[in-house]
Amino acid sequence: LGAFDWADPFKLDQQLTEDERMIRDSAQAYCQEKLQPRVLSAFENEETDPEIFREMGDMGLLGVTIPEEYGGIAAGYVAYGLVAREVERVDSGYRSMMSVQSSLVMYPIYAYGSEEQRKKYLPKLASGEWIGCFGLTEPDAGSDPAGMKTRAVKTENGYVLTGSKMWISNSPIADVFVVWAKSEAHGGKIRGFVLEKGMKGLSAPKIANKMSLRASITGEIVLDNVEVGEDALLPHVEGLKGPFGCLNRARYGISWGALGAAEFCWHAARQYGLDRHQFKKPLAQTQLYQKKLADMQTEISLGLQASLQVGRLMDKAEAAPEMISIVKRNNCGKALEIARHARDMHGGNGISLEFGVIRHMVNLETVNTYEGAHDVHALILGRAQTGLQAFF
Ligand code: TGC
Ligand code: FAD
Repeated sequence: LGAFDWADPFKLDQQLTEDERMIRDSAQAYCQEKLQPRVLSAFENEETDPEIFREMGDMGLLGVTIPEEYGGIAAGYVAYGLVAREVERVDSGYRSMMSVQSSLVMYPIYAYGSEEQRKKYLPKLASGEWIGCFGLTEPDAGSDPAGMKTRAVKTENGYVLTGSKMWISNSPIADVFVVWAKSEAHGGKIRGFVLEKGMKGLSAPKIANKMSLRASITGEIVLDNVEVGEDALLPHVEGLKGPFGCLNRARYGISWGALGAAEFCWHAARQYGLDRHQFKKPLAQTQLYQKKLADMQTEISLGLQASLQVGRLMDKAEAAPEMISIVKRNNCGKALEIARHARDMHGGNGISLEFGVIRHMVNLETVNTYEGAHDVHALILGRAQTGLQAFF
């Protein structure tokens, strides 16, 4: 019989390729050495350091799956998931910055863009010189993006875009805006447009006073008759499958990332329980404390195995969106529950930012909501097994 490693119960490490382990290790070193020391102040002061994009770019952490000719490192989806796990072990906001850039901005430009768009945008997004954002959600269209009001009207030379987007990660500091709008010239179908900072009528005010994801800046996108050329249109996709194709990738990455945050909380609770004595013994020597640690270990290791399998299938182009709904929903929900328990297991100290667990807990509230809320993924899975849609 083999040995048991409490921190890696199913020998995930053994199931990775040498390249994947190398990418994971260099991401881990960057995250622990460069991101971990600044997260407390970033979260406390609600400040996003744009320099982080350039650092991540230097480390090859942006556009992990994008081919090298466009600035990516052409690694697979398992490698991308491992990077998300390491970044989110530090903070969900940092992972958000990374996954929006990679899956929601670089991916659609790569998959749906013209060769000119790929060449113009991807290398600068991969290096972090340019920051990207993805505008799908609107004030009155969140879980139901088909209800969007943003419109693109055809002109002689291009389009005029009007509307507003809400809750957009990175938007106040973005150089590149991937925006989804209904285009009258395309029968009212949803089309993607690539906009640039400084265009007349385009603004992106910050949403302040968030109690979650405070290290990641969030804003609106206001489109007040923004005139763009024909070259702003993403030519190779139309309909909701455009934004959903990006969301599949980002949701999959989040399934790994959320477990990175959960692992931080689990390890912190374990160590706290070993160090802290009450009733003349370590907290970790009580049955209730150990039951909680066992639940954390079980959920995290099962979730990681599931994400690994979905990643392997993504690398073979065999993953279905419903598989991604299972891992996004399960891993985010479980991570949130684990963070709440870890907060409780730290007692009064658990509410202090110094210990990290409450920051992860409030961050995971967002992670459980964005990219398809927990219950919305339940409805996707309910529809897939009954054939009955229960959205409306
Ligand atoms: P429905 O009828 O289901 O589908 C419409 C069309 O889209 C296609 N489709 C997909 N294609 C690829 N992948 C998927 N996952 C797809 N899901 C649907 C579908 O085949 C169909 O195509 P066609 O050609 O037949 O037209 O559409 P619906 O309107 O009934 O959708 C319902 C629902 C609930 C599934 C969907 O709207 C949904 O998932 N809502 C959640 C919205 C969401 O996830 N928003 C995320 C915004 S971005 C974000 O949160 C970024 S945070 C990032 C960060 O900071 O990390
Ligand atoms: P709603 O859709 O109003 O949902 C509210 C509640 O109702 C949820 O619990 C939901 O599960 C439930 N619900 C909704 N419909 C149903 C139904 N049919 N049946 C049962 N229950 C239902 N969006 C972007 O486009 N780009 C971004 O970069 C981005 N970044 C974000 C960053 C942050 C910090 C946050 C908080 C959000 C971000 N979002 C982004 C938006 C995010 O995707 C939406 O918040 C999310 O899709 C939910 O939409 P909503 O907030 O309008 O909630």
